[in-house]
Amino acid sequence: MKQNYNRRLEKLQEEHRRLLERENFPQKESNGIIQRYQYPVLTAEHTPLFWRYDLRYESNPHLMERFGINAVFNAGAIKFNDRYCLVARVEGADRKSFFAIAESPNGIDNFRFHDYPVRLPETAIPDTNVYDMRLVAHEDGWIYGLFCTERRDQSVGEADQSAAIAQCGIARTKDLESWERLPDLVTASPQQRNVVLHPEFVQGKYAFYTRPQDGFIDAGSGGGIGFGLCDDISRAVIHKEVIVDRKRYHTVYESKNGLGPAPIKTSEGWLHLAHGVRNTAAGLRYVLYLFLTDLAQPEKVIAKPAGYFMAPEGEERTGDVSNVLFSNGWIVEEDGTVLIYYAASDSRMHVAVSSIALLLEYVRQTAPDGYTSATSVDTLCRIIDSNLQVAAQVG
Ligand code: M1P
Repeated sequence: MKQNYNRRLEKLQEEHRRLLERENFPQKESNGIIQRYQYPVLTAEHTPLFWRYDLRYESNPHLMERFGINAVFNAGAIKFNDRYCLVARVEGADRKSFFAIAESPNGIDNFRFHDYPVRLPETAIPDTNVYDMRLVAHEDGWIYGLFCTERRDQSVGEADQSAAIAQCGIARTKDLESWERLPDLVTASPQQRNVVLHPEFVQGKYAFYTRPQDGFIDAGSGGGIGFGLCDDISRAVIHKEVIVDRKRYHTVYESKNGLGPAPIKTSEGWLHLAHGVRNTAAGLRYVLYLFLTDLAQPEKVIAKPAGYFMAPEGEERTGDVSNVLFSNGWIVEEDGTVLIYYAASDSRMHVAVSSIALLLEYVRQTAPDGYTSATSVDTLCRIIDSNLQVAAQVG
């Protein structure tokens, strides 16, 4: 018996070591804007064996899993002490999510989880589930983690055990080890998800991107990505939300949208990565899109290409919630390289690499949505005209 146990343990350890040390390579094809990498950077299998197994032979002679991990996805990202850190949403087999930090020396491979998950302090009303942390190094000196805190909707009868209320939880840290929990964000909306802190003060206040929504899934009258200011983040209340980027008929964000990571400051404006959702016969489809806002007025959109920037491809299409790309973390290097961390189908984390210059060119040079088939054909014809003129000159 002990021999079998040892053999199996060795095999598990060897496979885990190989997974963690596996080199990641750029995929062969690129669209000129981003370079996807071949392997996911974090999966459920990346979590330490000592999370999942009781490794004492005496209490677990069959080497059974004692704590199943279902998925690792929707990670916030930050470069901290020269290490690429992801605060991943780790979801157990029991459906509860929690946060855990994994770090890598290069941001592309060799991600390893810290020994323990984040011990997130609670407010007076305990969270049932927490997920999707956006990390922001704010100019006030703190690193903030804004996340969704979900609790059962107590206003419905016992018969309904699915109704939930999502709100924005706020925690802050200086070292990614110990976290201070602040009161949840208060807004007029009955539900909030995908709330992001702007990294700088705006008009001397803390600025939040929000996503007001009527229901847990449906944004309803919540018109899109919102924006609001608040004086005191230790009791964050937003009295007035304006809509920065609204959902719109027959676009990739017609059902709802939400900001991804905190925007990147560039010479031309704040660069935003967001997700857009539309309904299809196969269910909701989540894609990523980019837009640029004014440096002085980050709530004012100044450029926005039509359609999606990234959509699920190949294996990314399938998972726990299929047909979903979701990103809430990116890291900018000093040379302008941008590492975009994105989750595929609520199951695993990937990385794609680009640069500020390429992303700005994409945002500036891709035509905006004209919102009708005819305007799309006009855009296409302009490209064809120009290319055929070039071809004629060459020919
Ligand atoms: O399942 C897809 C995503 O659904 C939610 O995003 P949104 O609030 O925009 O609909 C979130 O639960 C997110 O975690 C999840 O990836």
